[in-house]
Amino acid sequence: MLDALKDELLSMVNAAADLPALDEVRVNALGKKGRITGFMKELGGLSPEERKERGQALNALKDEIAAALDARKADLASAHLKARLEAERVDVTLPVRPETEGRIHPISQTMDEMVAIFAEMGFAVAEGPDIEDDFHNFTALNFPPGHPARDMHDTFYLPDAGDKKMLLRTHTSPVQVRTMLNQKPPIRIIAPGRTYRSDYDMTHTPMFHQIEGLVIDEATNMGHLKGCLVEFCRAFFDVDDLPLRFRPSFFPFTEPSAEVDIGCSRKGGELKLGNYGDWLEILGCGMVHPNVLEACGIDSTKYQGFAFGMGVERVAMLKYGIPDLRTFFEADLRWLKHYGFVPLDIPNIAQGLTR
Ligand code: 2NM
Repeated sequence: MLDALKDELLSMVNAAADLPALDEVRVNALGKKGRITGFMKELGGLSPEERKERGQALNALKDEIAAALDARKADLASAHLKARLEAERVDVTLPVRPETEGRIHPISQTMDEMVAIFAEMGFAVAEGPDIEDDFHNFTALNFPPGHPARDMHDTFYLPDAGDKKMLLRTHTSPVQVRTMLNQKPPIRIIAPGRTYRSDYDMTHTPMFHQIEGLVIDEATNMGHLKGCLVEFCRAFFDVDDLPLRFRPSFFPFTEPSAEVDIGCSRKGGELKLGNYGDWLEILGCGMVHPNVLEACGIDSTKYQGFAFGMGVERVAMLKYGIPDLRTFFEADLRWLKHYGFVPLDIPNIAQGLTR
């Protein structure tokens, strides 16, 4: 008799088409008023020998049905998941839909373009924290103790918390410091990212973006620096004969230091880039100061290198004719629609940076 019940229950388990149906079968077999439970309740009326034999048989049946229920439940759950995955399938290799409304911010676009050019030259991208300490942001970069850049009026210091004075990095140079401390030369990196200075007027915002570069090897010299920056500026501004002028300057972290101007014309209130006799400052550079190399664990008698830095907003305004710096940070959708880039225009050297 129990064999017939077993066959019946097992076929019900296997016929259950979904989880609710299977649960009904479970209640019907093992629930408080279930068929097996019903037989269990009758055990009390049997003789001790009969009760032992019948009890063992019922327990075995109960275990077998419970195992069948579990197995069926797992099957149904995995079939359900499989059907869902099939129905909700997304092809991540499909290109972005051309009708997409979203736009890439000109800062992101400009940084991507710069990274594409330097990547082609063999530079790797390095990153570091926005919150820095005094050593990585100033001391290792040869800023003397009383330097004005360290002043509270120029640098955002975080509220005191413990032993180390923390600040928002004022340039991306601490990324170069960290790279030199953690890697052995030859080094060839660029560090794009956010920087912060306590300054707010027509031409300054408290947060802005920089891209800085660093090359270190045994015989790296100013000729390499010049070739690298000429190549970069001509590719970035897409002017083959763009003239560059290197003017002596001063930075604590480089010696000698220079500022770089590119050729332009300002006739009729319009700015044109090219060989027109006028000049426009666009970046700073120099040979890394031996004090910086030594502070970063690099033997300055064996290695030397060059570094450079430029403001992303400034060159983005120049290249794309954006007249007002503050509009970069206003999150105005009409502005973004006008100056933004469609996600399909991914900067790369082969296709030209912007079409
Ligand atoms: C600039 C101009 C000149 C510079 C120097 C370094 C380091 F870490 F290697 F010392 N990083 N960046 C540098 C040099 C930055 O920005 C106008």
